[in-house]
Amino acid sequence: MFDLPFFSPLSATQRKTWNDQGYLHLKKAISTEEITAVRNRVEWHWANPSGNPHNVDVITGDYAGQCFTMNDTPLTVRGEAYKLNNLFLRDDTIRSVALSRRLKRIMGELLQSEPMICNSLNFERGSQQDAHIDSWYMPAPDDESMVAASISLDPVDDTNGPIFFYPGSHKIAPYRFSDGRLNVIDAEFADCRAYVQAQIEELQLPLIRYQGGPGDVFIWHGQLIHGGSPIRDFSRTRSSLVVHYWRASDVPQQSVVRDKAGRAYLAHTLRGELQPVAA
Ligand SMILES: O=C(O)CCC(=O)C(=O)O
Repeated sequence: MFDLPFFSPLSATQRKTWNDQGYLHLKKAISTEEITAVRNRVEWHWANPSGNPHNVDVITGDYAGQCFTMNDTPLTVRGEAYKLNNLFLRDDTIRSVALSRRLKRIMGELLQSEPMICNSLNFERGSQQDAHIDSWYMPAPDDESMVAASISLDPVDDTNGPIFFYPGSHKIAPYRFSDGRLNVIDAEFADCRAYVQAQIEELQLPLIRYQGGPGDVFIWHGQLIHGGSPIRDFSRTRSSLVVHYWRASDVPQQSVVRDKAGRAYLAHTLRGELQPVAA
């Protein structure tokens, strides 16, 4: 049973920013200990690749565009931009940071229901990903009830590939593919992109590059257009934990797990690469 907090964890200004602009920037929302704990988990996975089934998507370098299991990931990938997928399913530390008391209250307020982790990504560098909308890839069961967070472990500025975003773009009417849904149909993607670009121009939405410190959390609406800026100084890391949240009440209850601390998460991963856990 999840009770929405009686007192909002957000100020009136934060609620207005969220409603009008589709994002929030929480300063120092996680502690130095939590930053270290997440870093240690990533170190552990690199140090223990044997039989490790987590997927690593390589973004730059000789293996760019390839996906490996941790077990098979060439060691040089660590010096590139990459995404380590879905540690949340088996890792209590990742969940304890992604759904800390404060973040759980805030995600609960934004979703107006109990938040559930449906995906997590660990990065050591910026993704440099094109402008996109998360519901193209992992639409919530009811289409729109998704929020995402990038929990910064490093300082973020213009040179280490910050997230960029278009404030207010979450209000653009979603593009529906020919099956009526929000997930990408490849053959129709060019039309979708043209629609989104035309909307940005018509509404004259500015492009903002995020800047923040370690421990800051950038939260965005599942329909906000965003992406990763080019990395201008590749010697700098931009380690982060990105988490996508759905509402626990939106999925069949046999697919929701709650850990001992009552944190809800999907019992399987959306790409199905890990053995599901018992709900
Ligand atoms: O951290 C980044 O560079 C982008 C992350 C992102 O866009 C996402 O996970 O949807």
